[in-house]
Amino acid sequence: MNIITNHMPTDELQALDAAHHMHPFTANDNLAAKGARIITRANGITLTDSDGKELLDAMAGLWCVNIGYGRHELAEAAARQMRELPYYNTFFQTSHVPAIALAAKLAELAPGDLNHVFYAGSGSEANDTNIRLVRHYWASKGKPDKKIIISRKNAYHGSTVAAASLGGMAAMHAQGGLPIPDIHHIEQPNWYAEGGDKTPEEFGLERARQLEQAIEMLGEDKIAAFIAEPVQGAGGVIVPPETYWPEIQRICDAHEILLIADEVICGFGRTGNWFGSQTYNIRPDVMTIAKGLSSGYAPIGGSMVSDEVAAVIAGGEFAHGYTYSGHPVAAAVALENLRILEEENIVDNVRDNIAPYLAEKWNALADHPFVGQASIAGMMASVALTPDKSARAPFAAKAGTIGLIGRGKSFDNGLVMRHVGDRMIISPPLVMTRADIDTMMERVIRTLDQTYAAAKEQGLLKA
Ligand code: PXG
Repeated sequence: MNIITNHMPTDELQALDAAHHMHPFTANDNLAAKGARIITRANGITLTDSDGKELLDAMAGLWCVNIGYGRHELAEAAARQMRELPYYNTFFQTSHVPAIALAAKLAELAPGDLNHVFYAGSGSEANDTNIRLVRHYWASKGKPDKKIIISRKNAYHGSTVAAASLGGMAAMHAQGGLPIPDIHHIEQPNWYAEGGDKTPEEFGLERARQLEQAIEMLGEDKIAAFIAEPVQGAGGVIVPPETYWPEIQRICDAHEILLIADEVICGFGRTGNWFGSQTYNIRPDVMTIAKGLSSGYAPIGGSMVSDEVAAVIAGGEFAHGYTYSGHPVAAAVALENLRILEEENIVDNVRDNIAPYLAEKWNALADHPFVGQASIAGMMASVALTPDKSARAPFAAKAGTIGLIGRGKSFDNGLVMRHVGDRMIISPPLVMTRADIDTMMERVIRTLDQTYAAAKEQGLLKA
């Protein structure tokens, strides 16, 4: 067998990659010609690619490396656990110490009475669990018709058949015959793109009330749950108007439906509290977790469940589970990650120091001639690019054309920043210092300036 190492020339690695590796969410048609960017190592907030170029990772991987790269304690925890007990399952009335210890820790950290966890390997799996769990919950209470789950357009809840159905991504639904039945989508609280002449406050209320209208239309006796991300992440870091969540909570309280908060991105400090539900004052019955749970060092996710829901499920057997539910190595890594987040006061530091510092700089981007809106929630932020600020106008060019230019410029400037359509987004590691933020913002501003100039030059500054 050939030994493939970091020391192979980039073009050889790229050729093998193109020949054998099918990538998720990648424009495959030009990948083979261009070659993938190959990341070989990382430390702190910095990635190094196969050509030795360093990049400031303002996306924390895929919104997950909350404690930053290179924390040897997590490697030690994994190695220790692999030596002691690399695998055992949690099916058929068995358990093991990492699964128990992590469950107890999560119960302590999670808000309210979300004291129980059902483990999964990822956020998608956890949302699959949630669909089965809430339907089984209602069936166990003698209400098998309460099956519909209400979600939102432009939501992201994962990529499995069920999670992609829950999500509201049109491009995903267009492939593979989605969504599955009994998922209903209402509109998103995206004031910038859809709010028209309304104030953000009016618009937030209007969009929240669509939930109540959907409940009235479909019938409360048919609806199991409403699911939403506290702040839409993959949808473009859409921070909802302040009126939105209080009204959603009121509606959920007034009707017999469960509230599922998808905290896969917002959880574990991202919004400046342990969970986005705390930042937005929501009381979910179920919470999806993944990503920051292990800071991405091991694949693990789960569903946090309230005392009441757990008690009903515990009344019998829930015919559901994954080989890797509560995987001992992943659980040990997650536990070590939570220890670091807690003992190093990373979440408090985000809330009291780093996120306010970033917010001051990020909000100032709204003055840039190319920026229609700057939004931020803790350590996730976006800017909407526009050819006409006052009208919040989209570009005449196909959505994402200018965003893609921005992404390219950003890489050239040593910065990993993503685009969603023509929004530029960041979700950096939570361990950034103020000096790191200064460096990042300098590159962000340079990228915006260059993207603006390129759009002008290519005649793309048209509404
Ligand atoms: N819920 C939310 C809110 C997510 O953001 C998932 C569920 C699914 O998690 P898994 O672990 O199955 O991927 C996610 C994942 C992007 C991007 O480019 C976002 C995600 C994943 C991959 C890419 O914005 N979010």
